[in-house]
Amino acid sequence: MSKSTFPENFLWGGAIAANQAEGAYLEGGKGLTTVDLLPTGPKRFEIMLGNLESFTPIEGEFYPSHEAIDFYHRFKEDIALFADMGFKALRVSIAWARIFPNGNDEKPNEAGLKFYDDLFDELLKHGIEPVVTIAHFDVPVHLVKEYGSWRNRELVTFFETYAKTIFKRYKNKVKYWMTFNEINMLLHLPFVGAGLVFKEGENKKQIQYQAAHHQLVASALAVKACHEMIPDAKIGCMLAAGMTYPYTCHPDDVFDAMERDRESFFFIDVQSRGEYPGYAKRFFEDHGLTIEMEQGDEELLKANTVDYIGFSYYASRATSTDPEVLSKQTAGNVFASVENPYLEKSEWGWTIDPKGFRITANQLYDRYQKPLFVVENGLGAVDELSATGEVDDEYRIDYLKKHIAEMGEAIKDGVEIIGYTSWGPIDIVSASSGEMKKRYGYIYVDKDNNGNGTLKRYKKKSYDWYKKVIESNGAEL
Ligand code: BGP
Repeated sequence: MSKSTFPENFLWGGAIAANQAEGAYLEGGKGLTTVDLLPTGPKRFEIMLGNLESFTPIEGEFYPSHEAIDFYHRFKEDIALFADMGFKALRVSIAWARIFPNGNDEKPNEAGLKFYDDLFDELLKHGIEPVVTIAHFDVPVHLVKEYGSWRNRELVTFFETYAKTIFKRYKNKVKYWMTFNEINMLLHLPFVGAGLVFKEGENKKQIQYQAAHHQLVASALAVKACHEMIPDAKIGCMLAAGMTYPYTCHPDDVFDAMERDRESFFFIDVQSRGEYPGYAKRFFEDHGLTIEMEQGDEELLKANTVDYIGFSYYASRATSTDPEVLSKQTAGNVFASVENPYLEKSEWGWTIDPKGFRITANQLYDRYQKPLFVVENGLGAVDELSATGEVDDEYRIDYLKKHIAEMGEAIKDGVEIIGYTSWGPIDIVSASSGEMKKRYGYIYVDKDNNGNGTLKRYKKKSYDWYKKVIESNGAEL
C-alpha cells in the first residue's frame, strides 16, 4: 500500500443534517421548525430569502422535510452501513425543536433528548465519533412568530439554554461540536440561516447584520459553556467556504474578489480572532448600519474563540467589475458568481474546482492558524438506479477523488486538517432545492421528488470506493 499523507486518526466520514434526513417532523414531541415551512418548487426560494406567507404548512403543498429519508426510524440500519464503510466520524445536527419544541420551553422534551442519546450510542457502539452541529438551518417556528427569530436579542438566551442542555446531556458522548452551520448563509438565504422574515420596506442589511451579531454572541456563549462543561471537547465554527477569483488581474477585480471573500470571513474573523475586523466597521459605516451591542459583548467574543475551523467546500466563485462580464452570472448558485471559463460545472451549475479546494484550505489556515475540519464536500448529481439495483456513479468518484487528492496536497502544504466528512453519504433532501433527485450519497435511497418510493437503501458504486479510501487512510484514491 502506498504511503498516506493523511494523519493517523484522521476523521473520515460523512455529514448530514437533522432536517434533511430525519423526517418524523412532528413525532416524539418535536415542534415545527423553519425548514418544515419550506415546500418544493419556486415558492421555496422566495421563502428562503425571507418572504414567508404562513407560519403553518399549507394543505396540498409538498414539504420534503416532513418525511425526508426517515432517518429518525432507520438510523440503526444506516449507521450499520456507515460502519461497514469504515466511518470514523458522522456529522449530524440536533434539531432544536426536538429538544425545546417552542425553542424556549421551561423544560426540555425528554423524548427528543432520548432520540439523540440512542443515535449517539449507536454511533459509539460502532466506534464512530459523533460530530454535532447545534444549529443547522433550523429555528423553532414559535421563536420566529413570537420574537422575529435572530433579529431579537432574546434568541441569544434561548440558544444558550438549548446549548447548555445538550452539553449537559451528551457530555460523555460528544467531543466534537459546531455552533452554526454555514453561519455566513444568513447573508444569502436569511430565512434558512437565521429564520428571518422581512416586512416590506425594511432595511434588510441592517436586520441581517444585527442578527449576525446575535448569532456571534450566542456562538461565543456556546463556546464558553462547552469549554466549562466538557473540558476535553473541541468546539468549532462552520463556514460556507469557496474562494473568489478575480476575473482579471485588474486591481479593481482583485479588490472586489477580496471584498467578497471578506463578506464570509467576517463571521470567522469574529469567531476565531474574537473581534470585529476593521473592514467590517468600515462596511457598516459606508452602509449606514448600526450594530447594537450590549456591554460585555466585545469581551465575551474576545475570550471565547473557537478551537477549530469547520467549513464546507463545493465550488469556487469568480467576480468582475466589468459590467459586461458581470452580466454573465452562473445560474443555480447561492453565492453570486460570474462564469469561470476554465471550470466545468455540475448539473446544478456549481463549478467543479478541486484546486480551489486546496487554495481555500490554504487561505483559511494562513488566516486563522487553527486546525481545519472539512465538514462538507461532494457532488450533487442525478443518479439512475438500474433494474438490478445498481448505481454507476463514476462521476461522483471522479469529483471526490480529485478533491481528496487536493486536500492531501494542502496537508503537504502544511495545512492542518483533522477530518473530512463528505456531504450526504446517504441520499438526503437537498437544502437549496428541496429535491431528492440532487443526490450526494454512497447509498441510494429510493424516493423521488414528489415523495414517492420505498425508502429502501442501495449501495452505489462509490460505496466500495470510499470504503477503500478510508481503509487506506486516503492513500488509495
Ligand atoms: C450546504 C448545507 C447543507 C447542504 C449542502 C448541499 O449549504 O450546509 O445543508 O445540503 O450545502 O447543498 P444542496 O443540498 O442544496 O445541494
